Amino acid sequence: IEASIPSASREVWQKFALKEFVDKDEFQQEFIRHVETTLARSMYNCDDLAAYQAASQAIRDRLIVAWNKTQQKHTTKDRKRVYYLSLEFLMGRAMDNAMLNAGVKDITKQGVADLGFNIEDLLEQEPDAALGNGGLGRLAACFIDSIASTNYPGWGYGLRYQYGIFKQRIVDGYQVESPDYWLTFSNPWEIPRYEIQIDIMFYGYTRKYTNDDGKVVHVWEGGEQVQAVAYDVPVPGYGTETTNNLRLWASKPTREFDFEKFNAGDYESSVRESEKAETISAVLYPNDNFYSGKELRLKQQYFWVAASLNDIVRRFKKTHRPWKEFPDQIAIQLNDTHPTLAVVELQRILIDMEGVQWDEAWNIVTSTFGYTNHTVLPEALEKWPVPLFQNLLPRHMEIIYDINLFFLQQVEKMFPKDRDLLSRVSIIEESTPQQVRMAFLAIIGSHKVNGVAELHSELIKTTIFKDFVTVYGPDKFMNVTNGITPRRWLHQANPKLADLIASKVGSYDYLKDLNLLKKIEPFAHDSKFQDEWVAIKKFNKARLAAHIKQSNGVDVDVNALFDVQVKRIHEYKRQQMNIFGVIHRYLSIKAMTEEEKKEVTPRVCIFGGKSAPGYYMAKTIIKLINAVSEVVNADADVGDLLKVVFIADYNVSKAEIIIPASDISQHISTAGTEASGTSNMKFVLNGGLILGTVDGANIEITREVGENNIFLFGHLAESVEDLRHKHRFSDVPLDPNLAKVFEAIESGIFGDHSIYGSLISSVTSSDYYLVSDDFQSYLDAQKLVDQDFKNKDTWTSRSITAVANMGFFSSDRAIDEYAESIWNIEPITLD
Ligand code: 9GP
Repeated sequence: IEASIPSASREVWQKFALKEFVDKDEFQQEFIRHVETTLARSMYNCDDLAAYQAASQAIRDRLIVAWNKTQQKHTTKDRKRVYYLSLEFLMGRAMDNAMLNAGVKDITKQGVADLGFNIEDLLEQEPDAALGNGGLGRLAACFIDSIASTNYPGWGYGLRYQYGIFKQRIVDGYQVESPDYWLTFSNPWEIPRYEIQIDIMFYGYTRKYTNDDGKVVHVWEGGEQVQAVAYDVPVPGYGTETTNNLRLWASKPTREFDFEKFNAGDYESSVRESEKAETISAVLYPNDNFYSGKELRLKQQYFWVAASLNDIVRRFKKTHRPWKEFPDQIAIQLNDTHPTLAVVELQRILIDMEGVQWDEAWNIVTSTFGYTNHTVLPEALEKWPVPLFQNLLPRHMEIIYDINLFFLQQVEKMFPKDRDLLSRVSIIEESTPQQVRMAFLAIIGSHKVNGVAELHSELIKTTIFKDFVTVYGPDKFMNVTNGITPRRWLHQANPKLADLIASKVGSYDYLKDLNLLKKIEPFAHDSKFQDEWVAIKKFNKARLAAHIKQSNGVDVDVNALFDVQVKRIHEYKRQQMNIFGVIHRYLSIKAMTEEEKKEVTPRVCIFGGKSAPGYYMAKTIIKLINAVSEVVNADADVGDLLKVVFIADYNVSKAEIIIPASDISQHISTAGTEASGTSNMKFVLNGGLILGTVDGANIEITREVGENNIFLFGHLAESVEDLRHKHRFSDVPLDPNLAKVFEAIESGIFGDHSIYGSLISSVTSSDYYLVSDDFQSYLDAQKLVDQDFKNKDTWTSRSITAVANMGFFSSDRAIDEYAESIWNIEPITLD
């Protein structure tokens, strides 16, 4: 229901409309008001948690004022908007980011300090909003920050999971999962929109009839209905009033419970329905780069997509434009194949509910959508069994058959004799049971398909989507290299470095135009600047060392080389190669004389990351890392020359502490497997160098920072197929150093070796991830790192030069590229 204040009364309204606090006093006034009224507490019982809640409420109010202005402006300007559909938004904490972006950090810090609080302690109270698994979800979070910061009108649409990614503990060396109920103390950063409720249907059946005008009408009578309720999260841009929206949907029952059963005394089953409805958005699926065909997951996808499209279409209809103008007003980006059902849902809305003809509708649909592919890993590609799909979404299945039919007819016309091509590009895979290939549906339903780094975008054209290049030509496929927001990943994570850079750039403008980093390059060899640079790195290492001491009870030397690999644990990311390398290092040190030991560069090898709960091999890798860490850290022969640490429960907040402290970070996926990687960008931006394979965005990082400022190793993507073939069809000898590592594991020095049997045999048999093939080259690169780290001046100048050349990797640049070449949208400023 929309109701406006009559024009005559607006003056009163405007007189008292909430203003954004502008100074410390006004902040404090808001803070105290929230303590005393919102929280119903007083100065006698205001602890850190209450202070965090009050401060965040005050800041949130400020964001809401800006949010309202932005939305009004966007509505009056009536220009094209983008909607970014992502099943994951790995936001992390909001408060620090909101203070920075809204420009109220100093006011708030001073404001709470006067009242006896330390801002750092308050920030620690906030739970991470961990509504994502890894890179894909964090990318979405960076992108919405950039869309707001660059003043584009755009919303994110996602799910409001009650449980984010599980919490990880390490017990006896093993990963143990526990649920992440992050909403215990409610969430001050969201605005529940109970008035926005959308009915969503599942199951049921379809029928068709001919209406009075002789038109065939399709009807879907759903068997189950739930309600989607909107929760809005304001997304403030940096250094701009623009505050966009992230709308997250929660599922609710349509009726509270079954009254008949309730009245009949059957209390338990009366609430069962409502519990079932709430399950839909309850929990995030904890798989990264892995598809597991669970019906509930498909339900989540449809629930979210249907609610979002209903919302988008409702907004469009208010403008009373003809349907053909829909793509002039709206761009929708599919973040991976998870939202692909949106293609079918929009077609269904247009043809079944709005009476648009098929061809016109399909034209609207394909002009509206863009699809981003984030992986070539076959195990990650979504394919839904037709029987499951048909049962859950019968009308959508019919529409998919029609989309496929028309598409295949078009292909047949272009390539009349190629039956094989038809079956290769069909949306329906002819397996038992048949499967719906979601990536194919996404390609066919979109006007642009992009990969996320140059190599990856080339690979999709020559491997998994090759046939579609044949059908559509190459222009439909493009690259937009990923980026990261420098607001969180430089200023927030590493404020001292941000300040030092600002002192040379002349301002913080580089946080908006990251190419300005170039201005620090002339200081790469300036000894004063180098000293300051090194002191900041040391400060960040000490901060991490304190964290390690607290969480792992291990003392690490801040002068040692900090070598970090933090990311989801996955065989293709090759944490196993890293830990095998650590074992090799350990064995080498053990074999050294005291004289030889003096030449060793001391290292702290830091690991972190979650394994999908059902991923046996990844869990074995975690166990091995912890087993090695226990032995090495207790070995007096080795002392500070080598320490191994596994930091439990890696998440966005921990990344903000770990990343600024690294000297070297590892991005060592088998060439051709990591689509982009984004933590590689974060590490370099924070003055760490990379040890990496020629894969994903490592390649473009090398191009930007110069090959002297990165340690590359390993086989190239173009050799991978041949190497795998050799492993399959001949006896490839195991790398001799790796053989020694395996002997050590099998000797039992790291405990029961049978635990690692399958991990070892995965390398000795097929070695799909080419660990043995790359091992010598990896050790050589590590040796070079050891040597180069000794030369502190050169190392520091390389670090500075690398940072100076990271401008390209801002997510603002990525968003500008999407806006220009896929979405066709323009910025709107508030003044
Ligand atoms: O594995 C990719 C990662 O390389 C990339 O940086 C990220 C963002 O584009 O997406 C990841 N892909 C997935 O999580 C699943 O497609």
